[in-house]
Amino acid sequence: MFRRILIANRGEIACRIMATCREMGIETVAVHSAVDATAAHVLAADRAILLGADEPAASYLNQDRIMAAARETKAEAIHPGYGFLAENHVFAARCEDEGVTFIGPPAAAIRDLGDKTVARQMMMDSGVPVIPGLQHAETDPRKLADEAARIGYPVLIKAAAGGGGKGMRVVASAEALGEAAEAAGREAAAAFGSGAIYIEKYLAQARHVEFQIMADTHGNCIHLLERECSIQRRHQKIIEETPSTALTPTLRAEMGAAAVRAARAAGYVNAGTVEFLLDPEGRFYFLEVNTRLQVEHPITEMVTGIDMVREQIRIAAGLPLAYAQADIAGRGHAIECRIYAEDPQNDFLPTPGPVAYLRIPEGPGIRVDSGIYAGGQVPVAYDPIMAKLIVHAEDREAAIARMRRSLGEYVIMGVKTPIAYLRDVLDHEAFRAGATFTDFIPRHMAAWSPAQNDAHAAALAFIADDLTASTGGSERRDQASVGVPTPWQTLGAWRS
Ligand code: MV4
Repeated sequence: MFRRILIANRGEIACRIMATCREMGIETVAVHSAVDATAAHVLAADRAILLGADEPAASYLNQDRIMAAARETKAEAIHPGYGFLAENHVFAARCEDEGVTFIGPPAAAIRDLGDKTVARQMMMDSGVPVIPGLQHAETDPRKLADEAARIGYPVLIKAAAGGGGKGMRVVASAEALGEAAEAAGREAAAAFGSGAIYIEKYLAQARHVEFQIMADTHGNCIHLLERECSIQRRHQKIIEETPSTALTPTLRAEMGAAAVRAARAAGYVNAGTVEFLLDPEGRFYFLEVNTRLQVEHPITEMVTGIDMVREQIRIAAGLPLAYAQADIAGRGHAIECRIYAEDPQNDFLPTPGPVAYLRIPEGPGIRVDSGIYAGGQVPVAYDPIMAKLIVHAEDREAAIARMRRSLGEYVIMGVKTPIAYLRDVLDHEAFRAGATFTDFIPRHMAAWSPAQNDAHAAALAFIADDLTASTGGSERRDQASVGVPTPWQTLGAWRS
């Protein structure tokens, strides 16, 4: 087993990985940028190496500096977390070449599954259903029109070099196809450097349902059930849950088997996620494979009782899976809400800044994976995810109630958060009814504004007043003069 692992990431995921390392008696090495010198993941590590300046290219994306840090600290393995270099097959190959174990899939699997056309062909060869449409990019308007007529309208135009839904365009009729294709091509060229586009059958009222894969180096490959991730804002997941309200045991077994076939076809090892679209008739179609540990992995851990990071490390050390498929059973229901430093009343723009006050919800079935602390800060330079609030309860209704209560007790002052917005999503009748489709946010939350008599705000004001009163009041209020915003400033105008 490894004696020392370097975590090539920051924030909540770096802290989360270090927690499992410590439980396994494995020393941890943090790497950080200048602004992160006192960040939570640095304070949590046994050793810390400065990579360079704040911008990711000089720090968390700087392969030379990260490999140098691994050599300097004699780390035998690197865990990439998610984002940054987690799906960079060149970095994975470099780790393999330099004798440092990459805790993730083989570089070849990352490379192949990162190419849409290669991945799609791999799925078709493995009998995994793919969305009807073109196998390759097409610019000839006549061929596009013929293909669209073959698969039937509405069709979806996608950027071949794109991802994450950027540049997608729904076309409802043949008359609109030509102009939409030209516009999509221009957008794709501007956004991704390539105007190549392709079309697929548009699956309206679809759900995003993904299956967790875990595969070892001894030929064992299992799935750890599904996650329902349709609640997305601009293609960013904000609430995830398991189990999905749309799956029957039969459909779950079929989709799980397809996910395992997909992983085996790609020669997959370690943790990965196979994404599907599920239509209202229960037909599912392959979307893509994420060759990394996902942000939302904790809900799978809560219902299966499995520590996925522990399994990742064991697999990377050459050990066989600790579980067989027959051992995998979900118990209860889990929901995750992502807590970003962003302002839902200002188009969810990031709100980096100092964390002036923090109160974490507690109690049965509550987990908070956090990368912040009171007195610390949310820097400008990185994705503004601060923490994830995860709850587990015996069924979906109880889990919703637990999440709602926990969000109500989660207090973060100094930055804006989407806590009130998330609570309203959970309160929405469509969410409670399990009608969670990919159009949920634009359909149900487009006109959202916070409740006027927000009791939450009143509670915050009370806490703030208590804080300022208990510490002599004046200097706390005076803190405003040194740039730490008081709640009176961060809560906005007092509303009657
Ligand atoms: C689709 C689709 C419906 N039909 N493709 C979104 C980004 C990437 N993961 C693929 N995505 C989708 N592809 C076809 N043919 C629906 C989605 C989709 C989605 C689309 C719009 C808004 C939110 C979405 C959330 C998940 C999936």
